[in-house]
Amino acid sequence: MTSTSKPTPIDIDIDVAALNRKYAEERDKRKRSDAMGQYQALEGKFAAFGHDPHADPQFKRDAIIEDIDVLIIGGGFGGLLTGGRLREKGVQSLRIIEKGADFGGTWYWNRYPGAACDVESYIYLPMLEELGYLPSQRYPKAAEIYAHCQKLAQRFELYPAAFFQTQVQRVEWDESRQRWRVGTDREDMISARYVVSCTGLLSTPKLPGIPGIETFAGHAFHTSRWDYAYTGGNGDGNLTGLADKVVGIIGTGSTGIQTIPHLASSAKHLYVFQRTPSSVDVRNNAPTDPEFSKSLKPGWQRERRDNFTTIVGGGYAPVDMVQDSWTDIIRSVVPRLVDGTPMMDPDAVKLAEMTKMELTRRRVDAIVKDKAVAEALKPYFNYFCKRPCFHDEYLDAYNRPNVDLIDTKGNGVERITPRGVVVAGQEYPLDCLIFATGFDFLTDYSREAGMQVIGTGGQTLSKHWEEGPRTLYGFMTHGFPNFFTMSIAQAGAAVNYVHMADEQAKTIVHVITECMKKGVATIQPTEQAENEWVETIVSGAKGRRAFLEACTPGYYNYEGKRERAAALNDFYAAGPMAYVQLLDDWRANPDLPGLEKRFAGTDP
Ligand code: NA7
Repeated sequence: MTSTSKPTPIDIDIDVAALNRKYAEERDKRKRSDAMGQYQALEGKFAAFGHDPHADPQFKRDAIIEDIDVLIIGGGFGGLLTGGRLREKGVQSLRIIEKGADFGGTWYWNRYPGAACDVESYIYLPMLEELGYLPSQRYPKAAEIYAHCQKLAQRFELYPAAFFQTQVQRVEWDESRQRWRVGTDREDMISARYVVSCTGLLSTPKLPGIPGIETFAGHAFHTSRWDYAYTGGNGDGNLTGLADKVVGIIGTGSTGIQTIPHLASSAKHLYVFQRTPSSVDVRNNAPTDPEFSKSLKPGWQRERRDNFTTIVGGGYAPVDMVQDSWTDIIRSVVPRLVDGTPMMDPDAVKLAEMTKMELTRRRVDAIVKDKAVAEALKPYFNYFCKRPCFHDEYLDAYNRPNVDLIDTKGNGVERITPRGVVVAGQEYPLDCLIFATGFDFLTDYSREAGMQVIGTGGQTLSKHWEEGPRTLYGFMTHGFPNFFTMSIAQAGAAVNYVHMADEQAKTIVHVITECMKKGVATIQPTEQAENEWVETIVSGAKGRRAFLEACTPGYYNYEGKRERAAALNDFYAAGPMAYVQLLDDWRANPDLPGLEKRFAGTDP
């Protein structure tokens, strides 16, 4: 044991000072001055990367002109939950516009082999009790989640309200009619009393701006637009089209980790181009135990979901109901949250975190046979700097003779040529190059959503949010009456995103239906309420910001270069369950405090 090392509860020597230095070195290797500017959108010469492989390219319909009560933009879980809850409250005049050819959102687009949810299905898939459905496995594959989206849409009769393969382009407030005028890429002209924008998180794919990327002459696609026509197979793998192909994949985040084992077993040869290794913990997936389903009592899903969000969100719960690798991280690093032991001092938390990460590195050693490859696969950063990954076949893929890890040592791919990928001066010729390079995350709202929103007095949302979002509770903005955004920015942020979406949907639907009941024509936050909430977010997030600034770059910390706009994207610091409570309390007040209402018949 070195002089600076300390024994830990599981008897691992941790040299805190040395590891701190190593974390800092790894972070510095990965820092780039262009930060977020290193990525490029799927536009112009990259527009083909955004092509929808699941939709009928010949699809045509007549443009629609209509007056409706509520327009929902987006048919993922956010739109489904909002639509479903509106239907439950008897709202019939509803339209849902969705870019894809069906409901599903994330699960419509992400159908890559191995795609599965990294949060337990029993708490992730919403409305299981209402639908009388229990998923087949703890961590079901994408296809089952996608099917669940369709079941929700059927159950709430949302299909007749849906326009698919349609993109909203412009949403403009019409002061004279106190309604939104909504235009689409299919020339629709919809007049809506309320607009709810559920365009999703991590839904706009991004490509790395690697020099020469556009010159690659082989086949290339992004994981969220998987080209099964080329690879063969399906979500379970068996990619027969790759049997004679040399394949490269860039990216080893949650997506890369899930799909690499399938590429490894199908491709003639696979090169994995890694910039930062992910932490890859145990998955332990299993079919749903019939005894578990028999044990469930009414209200079980809410209880289990709240319990998970409480623990993983930093609160205290006397029992850990889910007991998986997510809650294990928390149990290991901050045990007080589940067993009630006294608050640990920050040094003890740091030591526990380093121990947990060391165990993750030891897992690599235990699985990967080649020592140099194992070394390159070990993550050195604070556990919460990047989204943790969980997989039981990923690491073993590197034991296959047809798989090579090309570690770029934090630098990323150097160049792409017509033949392949260049790292450290060496070219790797490829037939196929797959980008598992992620999605935009809380950048410019209007750009990500692909639409221009114009509020009162002709002001655009992009202008009003130039410095970052300004909202009350993350979903309403002054100057944009009857307009709601569903997001985690300035709201509760939880590992289980659908939980937060559900709470926001409930609240948005409450506001809309209360207004309908009481004859309120327009509603929006007062300037003061908005300013106060923004201040709550900005001041509350200081601790988190300092933590993220010390992290290795990634989308969590805006690639290590947070500017004011990013700061305004912060979350409610009291935690996701405190946010849920805040919304519950707020809905209980019939005055809807913080909102200014204008009643029908009064002058604009
Ligand atoms: P992520 O988590 O953003 O991962 C993107 C990956 O792409 C990550 O490993 C990046 O390395 C890598 N990347 C990006 N640019 C480059 C270059 N230039 N060279 C090499 N590697 C590069 O996206 P995912 O799709 O995996 O996951 C998205 C979310 O879906 C996830 O968080 C879950 O919530 C579900 P980096 O780590 O930045 O060094």
